[in-house]
Amino acid sequence: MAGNSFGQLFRITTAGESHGPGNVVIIDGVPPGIPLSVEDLLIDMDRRRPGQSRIVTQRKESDTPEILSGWFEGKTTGTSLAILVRNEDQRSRDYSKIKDKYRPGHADFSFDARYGFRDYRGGGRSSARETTVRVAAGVVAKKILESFGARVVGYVCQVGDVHAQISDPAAVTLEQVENLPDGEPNIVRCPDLDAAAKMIELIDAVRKEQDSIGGAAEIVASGVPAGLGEPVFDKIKADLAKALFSLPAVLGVEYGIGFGCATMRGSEHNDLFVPVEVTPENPHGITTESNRHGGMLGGITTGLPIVLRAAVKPTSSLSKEQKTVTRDAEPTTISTKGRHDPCLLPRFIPMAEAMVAIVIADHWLRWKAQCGEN
Ligand code: EPS
Repeated sequence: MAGNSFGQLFRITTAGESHGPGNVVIIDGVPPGIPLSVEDLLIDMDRRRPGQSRIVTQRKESDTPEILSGWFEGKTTGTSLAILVRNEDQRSRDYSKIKDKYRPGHADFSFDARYGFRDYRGGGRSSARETTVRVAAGVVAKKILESFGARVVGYVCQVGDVHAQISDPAAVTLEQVENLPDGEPNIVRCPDLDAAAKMIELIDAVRKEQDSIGGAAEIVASGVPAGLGEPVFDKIKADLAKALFSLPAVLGVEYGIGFGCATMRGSEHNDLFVPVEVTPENPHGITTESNRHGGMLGGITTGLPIVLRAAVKPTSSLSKEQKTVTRDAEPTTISTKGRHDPCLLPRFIPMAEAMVAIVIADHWLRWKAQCGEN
């Protein structure tokens, strides 16, 4: 009822706010015996952490996870796995002055309409800060994926009007997303380096203008076997869409050819089946010549890479003054202090990868539970 849980067999439940004591996730359904360390969690949590570069929020959080239960001698026990991340650098005075004003683009007004009472500090429960622990859960999900040879890699494919040219999404590596050829960090997480430089220039420019900019991310899951998903309400594409739309600031999700299908004829759109060599990865010996279907047909995976895109809105919090109203509907103006990302995309990547991995882990466990090894 309260919408704090997601998934069926691999099920996460989160609690926490941006300026409260911290955020916590309870993960149920984790298979026992999976090796897990705080260092493993930090690999992705450090990619999401605020303060990681000059083009993200300068709030300073160490985001050190504490594993509270479901873990013994460096392995998961199979009981509920709880992970806590404390908030360390809240600056709530930034928000006390604007507590009665509705920030444009934020959830303040709709949240008040829903609950009538709101933690106004930062984004409260609607904050991207809550995604700290989702990313931790995503690390556990990625370990389940690794056990059957699947991986999830995301990257920034658009910032404003700068588009990346990526010829083969499934060939992009984590290394290309995270690092430049000279080993320096790829702070915008775009593997097309010419586009990456232009994206950084644009983000710097909007930041100087006290503004923000939107963009899009592409997330690719490869090595996922054919057969995951359900044919009706729990189509894997439906669960992936819910997973991505549950992240803050997502305004659109598409997969494969996406909205491009609207102008196509069936004969252009259909991906044609062809035989291939039978391998452990492709036991059916069947593939398609192209992947406009984005790795899912009828809500069930085909064994082709799952390719998804999410459009992410420009950060709503602006220090630039904007028109708004108070709780009593009095016209006023607002300028949001706090420390905000001029573009959400670089830190969105690990969040989106985590949610995609969580959905695939859940559907893999569901498939195995019903069909066993057949
Ligand atoms: C957030 C506001 C900013 C962001 C924060 C989410 O923080 P504050 O204004 O409290 O300094 O930096 O994001 C994070 C700290 C994070 O870890 O993602 C908000 O209003 O939701």
